[in-house]
Amino acid sequence: MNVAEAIAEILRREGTEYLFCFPTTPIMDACAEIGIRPIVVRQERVAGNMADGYSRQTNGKRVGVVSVQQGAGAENSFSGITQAFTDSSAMLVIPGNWSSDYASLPPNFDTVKNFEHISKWADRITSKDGLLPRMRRAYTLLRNGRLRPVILELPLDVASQEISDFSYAPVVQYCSQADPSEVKKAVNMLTGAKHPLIWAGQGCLYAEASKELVELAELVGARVTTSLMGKSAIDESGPLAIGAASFSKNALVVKALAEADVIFAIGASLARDFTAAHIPTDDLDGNPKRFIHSNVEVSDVNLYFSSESVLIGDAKLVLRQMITYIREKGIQRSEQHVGALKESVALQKRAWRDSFEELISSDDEPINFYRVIGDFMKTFDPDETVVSHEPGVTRDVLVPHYIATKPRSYLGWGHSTQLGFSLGACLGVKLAVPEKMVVNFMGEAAIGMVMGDLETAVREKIPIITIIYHNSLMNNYSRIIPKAAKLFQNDELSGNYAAVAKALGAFAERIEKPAEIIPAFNRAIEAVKRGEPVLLDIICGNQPFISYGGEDLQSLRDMQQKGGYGS
Ligand SMILES: Cc1ncc(C[n+]2csc(CCOP(=O)(O)OP(=O)(O)O)c2C)c(N)n1
Ligand SMILES: [Mg+2]
Repeated sequence: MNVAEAIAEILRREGTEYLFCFPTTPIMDACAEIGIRPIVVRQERVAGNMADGYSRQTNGKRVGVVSVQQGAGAENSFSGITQAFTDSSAMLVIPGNWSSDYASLPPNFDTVKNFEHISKWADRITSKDGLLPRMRRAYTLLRNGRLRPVILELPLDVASQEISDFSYAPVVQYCSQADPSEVKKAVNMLTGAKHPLIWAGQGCLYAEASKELVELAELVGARVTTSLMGKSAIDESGPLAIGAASFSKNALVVKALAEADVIFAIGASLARDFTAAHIPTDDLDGNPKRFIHSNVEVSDVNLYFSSESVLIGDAKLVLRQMITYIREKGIQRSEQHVGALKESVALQKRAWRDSFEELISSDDEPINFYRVIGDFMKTFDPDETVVSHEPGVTRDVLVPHYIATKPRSYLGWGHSTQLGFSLGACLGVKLAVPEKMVVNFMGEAAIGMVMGDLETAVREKIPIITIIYHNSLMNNYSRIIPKAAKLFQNDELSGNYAAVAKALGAFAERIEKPAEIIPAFNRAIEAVKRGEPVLLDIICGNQPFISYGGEDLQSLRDMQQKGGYGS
């Protein structure tokens, strides 16, 4: 057995089903030989996106593996790895190299040095004797703490070295609980709060803590919002779930963030970037908001917000500790209190949704994107579907309006918001959950970045549905780059995406009338059942009505008239 074969065997023991790759890679043959299916992409970035989607969908239980060649392949893979790094998704990346002697010498691209800042750990396997400790360390890091990529470069001369004493046991996940005195503090803060709010992040999905999240919310009488990446950690149709707190958001989230005197962030970084909802500093009485922060690692705590109680541990175990403490002390809120809160949430949800009804049922031509989402929710079963978005209108409308019901039924992403991510990510998702309908919504700029990989979906028979929000524009960029847009039309994009998709072998349709949307969705579902990837190119208008501040449609219209958002 040589080093490449030993790695393939370790990957197999760690549960690897697929190798997301582009040749030449040092482990492709060894993987193929033992039944790990190599999936060849058309651009290495997409290999990373596929591994990322696959890892996230399995909550990091099955880690996506990527392999590419040195230089060109590694350089092309950079953005796929950075997206996984910023969004905290695990993947093992095994780039090759011609020779261990020259790997770090110019003019060669030094993958290890260059990838150091976009990984949890980047290293080179320098000899057969260094393999096993590195693989054990790689999987220990990939399964524990904050999940992020690990890079292990494998030079070809090392790949062919013979190993005589091979032994490897898969690495497990080790979960820990929080300091009990912090649990007590956190519970007292929540049960004593006037308007407690739970902010659930992706850590709740990784820890599979959705049940505990609901249980704690019921006990302390808290509304629950999620971060963009935490969307679907709680059933958004549930009575205390108010929707995701992203850049775009609904009125319930804005109200809850304004009212909250105590915010409990669980499995969340509380990172402040432009995709995160703004959290006002004070509560309605003018007192500074108080924070409780729970994360699997200490690195984000006390960063953007200073926290009075810090619970380091696995989200599920920490929530269970809190639930147990509350029950033991009998300090839960009364049923009456929680019932009244649920009633007010239900009323607000209805009012906000009703205010958008006109757009959701719009017969406008070009098609209104809200109509697309409305018809989508009428046609697809949310329990059996996984949905994802792209930067732009697809994200900003889907996040507040699409109601995710099951954990990981929505792939919310985007600390670094790379246009094009959702195609590869959803291909990875589909491989992880082949029984689900997997649908990604993309604008023209997004599909343009990765169009070639529709062919990957066709060739590898990975039937996802890609829906293009085709407004021939980068929505609202006439405001962001007004001079370039006016003088050179730099905000305009063109293309016949259905024609390209058909030419690449996908089932594709162009839709121009609102009445055609649902029949096209049904034909798409049938095509997926036949194993065909689908692209629906839906010709839409520009979308001025995006709820960045949580407003209802009327206030968005007023704002538009005054020259505020959109036009
Ligand atoms: C790789 C990358 N470059 C730039 C951006 C910034 N950006 C976000 S949305 C957007 C325009 C997207 O246009 P389109 O895909 O047509 O979607 P629409 O705005 O029409 O919804 C741009 C340039 C980005 N998110 N990712
Ligand atoms: Mg567009």
